[in-house]
Amino acid sequence: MKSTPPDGPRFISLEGLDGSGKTTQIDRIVDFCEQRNPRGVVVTREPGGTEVGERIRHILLEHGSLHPQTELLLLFAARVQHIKAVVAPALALGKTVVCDRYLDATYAYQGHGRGLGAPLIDGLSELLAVPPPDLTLFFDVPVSVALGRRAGRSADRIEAEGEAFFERVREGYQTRVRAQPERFVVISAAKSLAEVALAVDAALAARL
Ligand code: Z5A
Repeated sequence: MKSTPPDGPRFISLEGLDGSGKTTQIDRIVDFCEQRNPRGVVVTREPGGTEVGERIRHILLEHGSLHPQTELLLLFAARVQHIKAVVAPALALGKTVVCDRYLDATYAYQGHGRGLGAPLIDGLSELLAVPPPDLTLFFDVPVSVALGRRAGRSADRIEAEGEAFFERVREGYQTRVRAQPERFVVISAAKSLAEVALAVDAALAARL
């Protein structure tokens, strides 16, 4: 397991169910990181973050049939490009990287949600030398809250899954938190926007 760099966590991922509110908080997180790191902050996302990654994102989210293993390999294809072209160069320049979803999403959605299991994801991560984040903010909400926030929005291929799928995804995230508690901060994201913002501030102040 990677240890936190001496200048504090610089590779930060945001995770949670769709509708958990992580993207709503991202500007606040970036502002905070900018104050702490004069070398700058790169904001990015997965799947995506590069031209080819955004094209793969489109394939992943558009409707149609994809075998779960195909879905997994497309996510890793986008991830490798993202790490090589965006994440690793930014970290090498001393910047902070804030990534809206990363590797834990794969364990939660593909490992638990699709039932592919963790060993396959462990193996691909090791084979492809996928670096773990230094710090992960997990925006935890009950599935009913996440689905309620999304109501009325058109659903992409993954969002169109049923409640049981998202319950497995949430369990998948919680399993990751239990396995690596030192890397995660769990934010109770069912609270009001103001309360979630305060919890984010407290988490960042304690860790950065
Ligand atoms: N995916 C995967 O399967 N495997 C992987 O390895 C990776 C990803 C990396 C795209 O992710 C999909 O990729 C995702 C998992 C899969 N699919 N699903 N489901 P994404 O992160 O790009 O897409 P998203 O999850 O759909 O992001 P989002 O739409 O930006 O959702 P969010 O960031 O969790 O929530 P939000 O946009 O900040 O908030 C949602 C709504 O709630 C919005 O109207 C807010 O105003 C409202 N909100 C936010 N916070 C609150 C509070 N506290 N109270 C009340 N209302 C709130």
